[in-house]
Amino acid sequence: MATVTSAAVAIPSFTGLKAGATTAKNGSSFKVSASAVPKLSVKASLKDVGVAVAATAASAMLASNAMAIEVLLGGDDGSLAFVPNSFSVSSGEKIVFKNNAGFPHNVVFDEDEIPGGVDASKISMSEEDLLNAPGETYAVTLTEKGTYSFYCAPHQGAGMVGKVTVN
Ligand SMILES: [Cu+2]
Repeated sequence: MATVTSAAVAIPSFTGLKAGATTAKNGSSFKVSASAVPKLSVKASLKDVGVAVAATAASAMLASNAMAIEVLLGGDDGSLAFVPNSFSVSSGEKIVFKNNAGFPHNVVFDEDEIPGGVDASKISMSEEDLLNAPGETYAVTLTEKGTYSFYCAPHQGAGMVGKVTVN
């Protein structure tokens, strides 16, 4: 009696377990083989893209933080201005002036408004030298700490002047 009872109890519960396990197994193994594989590859490619984007962003951040600042020559609204027209950089950080709108422009440092001992002609473009093409750049690296004023020779009268503080 005891054996029968335990057998009778064991059989349905075993069957139930087995059935449930089988269903679950089939269900999950089906999902793994049928939909998780494409999902996995999608995930992998998304992950790759994510990593690539993160790496690009990180290097761009590194580049802009440690290496260079970009100043637009001419505002997007057509204004004759340096954008930004007042900013700070670290000593040795590259400043890239980039032709944006309203060119020709140039970048001339005011010899009377730069730190003593700095030769304005060595950090300036020539007054006659102009950036004519869109995207054209002039890069300068300032190492002497202090405040420097600069202007665009063709547009100085229109207020195209700027100031940079080197820290
Ligand atoms: Cu200009």
